[in-house]
Order: sequence, then structure tokens, then C-alpha cells
Amino acid sequence: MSSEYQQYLDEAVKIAKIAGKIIKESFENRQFISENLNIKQNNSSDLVTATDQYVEKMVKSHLNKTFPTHSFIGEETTAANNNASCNLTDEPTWCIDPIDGTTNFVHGLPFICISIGLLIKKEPVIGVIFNPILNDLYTASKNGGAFLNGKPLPTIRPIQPLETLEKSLIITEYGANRSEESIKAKLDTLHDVISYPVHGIRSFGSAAINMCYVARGSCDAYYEIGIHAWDVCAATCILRESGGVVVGWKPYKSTTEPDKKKLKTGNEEDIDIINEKFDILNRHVLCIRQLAEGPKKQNEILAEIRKRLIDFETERD
Ligand code: LIP
Repeated sequence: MSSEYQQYLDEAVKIAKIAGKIIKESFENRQFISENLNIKQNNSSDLVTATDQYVEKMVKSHLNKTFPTHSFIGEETTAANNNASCNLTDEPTWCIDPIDGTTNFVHGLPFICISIGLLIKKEPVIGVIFNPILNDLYTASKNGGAFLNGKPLPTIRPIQPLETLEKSLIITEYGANRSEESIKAKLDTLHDVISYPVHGIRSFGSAAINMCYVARGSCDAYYEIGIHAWDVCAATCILRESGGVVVGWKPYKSTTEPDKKKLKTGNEEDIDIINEKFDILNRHVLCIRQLAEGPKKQNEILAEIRKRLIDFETERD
């Protein structure tokens, strides 16, 4: 049954496959990568390649031709505009990361993807994430379900329970920010999470791929501070359509919405997390997979993780 978003999804899959061929060819041409490697804002940990820039230009031009009234947010376009703020409106807006996992791409690690999302009224309504090296194509549309190479997500069936954080495999990343404040906050958070104790911590080097591994059911949760809208837009649609939850690090406080009902956990901060809006420009993400126990358990585990997240000042997108 095709959804109202099917035309957008079909176009995104088409252009993602074309981009995937270009990315794969570059990935296999180490010489080309090393000769066309740059850094952003004098940060030697924040890499960008000619392939990132070329692919984004190609995708943006295709989408502008196909949907001339739509807006566009892209990682490299934003970088070229000195990281100007995104000015996201309610209008249809494509949100693109041409290569999510650029550092992996540069080092020849196959956890890379193109991520193409479409926002309408600031909500992700389609998501396409393609890893051309492992040939994993994730697709989703709002209320249309999420798929990996056509197979419904989660791929791990039956849906597994998660009694406590002690039995969880959690993903996080350390990002490109190397300030003392950032490093300390991330390591203190890691200490509090890992010493819960959890089964393990993983980092695949790409926010989009991290969220896809949560959507598959292979990992239980993912949190990161410092991500951008283009890293998580497509994956938010995919993870939500797989039965997962994507929120920020703090309870969503909206001046326009009534306070969410309080859960009977006795903890003031434990409002109804799973129904919070996700502020995609706020540089924080916390997400969890579908659980056999259902939404109440998702809420409980998210609250447990939230207690351990140490925030620091980050500029909005
Ligand atoms: C990456 C993100 C990842 C973050 C990295 C980097 P890029 O995006 O997906 O979550 O930890 O620092 O920002 O730069 O490879 O597109």
C-alpha cells in the first residue's frame, strides 16, 4: 500500500543508489581519498572529502530539479556557509548527509552511508540510509513501516525483552569536538553508563548507522551529544517506524503544550518521555529500540539512561 510520501521515498532511493555507486568507487580508490582530504574549521578530527562535497551537490541538484519548491539542508552546504543556522520551516525540507561516517570512509572502515531524510512541519516523514559497501538499504516512510533491503525492521524477531539496563548493548560516539569540557562530559557519562553495569558499549562512527542498528534490534539504545540534523533525520523516521523511540536529552519543555502526565516513578524528571517531541536541531539524541515489554519499559529505560547523561553547551543547528 503506497503512502502519501511514496513519491518522495522512491526518488530518495533512486538518488541514494546513484550516490552509493560514486561513494563505493571512491572508497576503493585510496589514492583519490588521500589526495582530496580536508578538515573543517581547523579541527584535524573533523574530516571532509571531495566525495562528500561532490555527492551532496549531485543529490541537491537532483532533488531541486525534481521538487523545485522544497528546501534543502546539507552537511557540506552548511559547512560552506560557515555553519549558518538551518532556519528550518514547516515546508518540505530535504536533510542530507552525503557520507555519514566520513572518518570511517577516510580510514577504509565499511561503516559509512548516505543519509537522505525529508522533514515536513519539522517532522521526519521519510528516511533512506544506504551503506554501499555492505549493501544495506534502510527505508521508511511515516506510518509506512521501516525496512532493511525490503525486510521489515526490526530484523531480530521475535522482539526481544530488555528487563534492565544491565542487559543492554548501548551505542555512543565521542564526536569531533576535542575541547576539554566536551571530552570530560563524554567520559564522565561513559563512566556512569558502563558502570551501571551494561553488557557493552559500541561506536560505529556514524549516527545514522548507529540508529539503524538500534532499529534492527541488534543494539538496545544510542545516545550522543553534538550530532547534527543531517546525521539523524532519516534514521529518526526509520527507527520510529521500527517501533523505536527518538528523543532529546532533556524533557521537552514546550510553552504551547500542556505538561505531559507524570509517570508514577516518583522522579520529578520522569515525564512521559516516549511521547516528547524531538527537537532535531538541538544537537542531542537519545533513542531505544522496540521492546517486547512495550512503551512503559521503553520509558523506564530511557529515564535510567537520561539520569546519567552529562550535558554541555552546544550550538543549535
Ligand atoms: C559523524 C556522526 C557521528 C559523530 C561524528 C561525525 P559525519 O558524521 O555521524 O555521530 O560522532 O563525529 O559527526 O561527520 O561523518 O557525517
